[in-house]
Amino acid sequence: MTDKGFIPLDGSRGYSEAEMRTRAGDFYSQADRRRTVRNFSSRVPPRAVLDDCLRAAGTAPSGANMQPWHFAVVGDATIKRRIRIAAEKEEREFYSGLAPDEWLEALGPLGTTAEKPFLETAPWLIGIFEQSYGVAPDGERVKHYYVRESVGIATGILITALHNAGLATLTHTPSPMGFLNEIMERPANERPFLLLVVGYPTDDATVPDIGRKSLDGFSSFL
Ligand code: IYR
Repeated sequence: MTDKGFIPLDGSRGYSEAEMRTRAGDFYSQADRRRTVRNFSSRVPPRAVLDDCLRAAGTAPSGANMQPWHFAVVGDATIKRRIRIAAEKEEREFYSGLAPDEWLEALGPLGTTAEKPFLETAPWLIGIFEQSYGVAPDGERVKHYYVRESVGIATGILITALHNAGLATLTHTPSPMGFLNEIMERPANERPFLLLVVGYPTDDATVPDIGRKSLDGFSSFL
């Protein structure tokens, strides 16, 4: 992909300082209401909402603008079931031996177990893949840069866009995730980055009573 020349910036500029403060504060309040959810309803949200959230993710900055991501959306019940079976197999190994005690202790407050019913209940599972390299139409390999960083940023935008639209997400990382390539029919140049569970929370959904670090706790100004 060769970008030709330069065009004027069409950014959203020109807010007054008061508007900036309101916008920043409003965005933070909205972001602060996001919680990782594990109780999903099977109700299917409008597909157009998902499409726009994916488009938003696709606006992420990326190394040399290579956009080294692929989002595989699964809504089919049979495929979701296959993913649940494969993921739970790995999670059972993780929870009953593979994971060091320190890790399991850290997960304690989250109440997670190897059981992942939401992988079948939730309307959509999005397999997020990082493309280690690209493949040109003639089959030549195209080098990709800062792949992990780029895909991480795109994923953050996707999670925020879905939350903004009123949907709940769960970032799920069965390890290893190689089975996702086979089930989601992705090529060898792609590696699973994470599995994002998307949908409405159930009316009686609960989340762990855990907090967030304060600004002072995670930032410094020099
Ligand atoms: N992948 C496992 C374990 C797990 C690991 C972390 I780090 C979490 O923040 C949550 C869970 C699972 O999904 O249960």
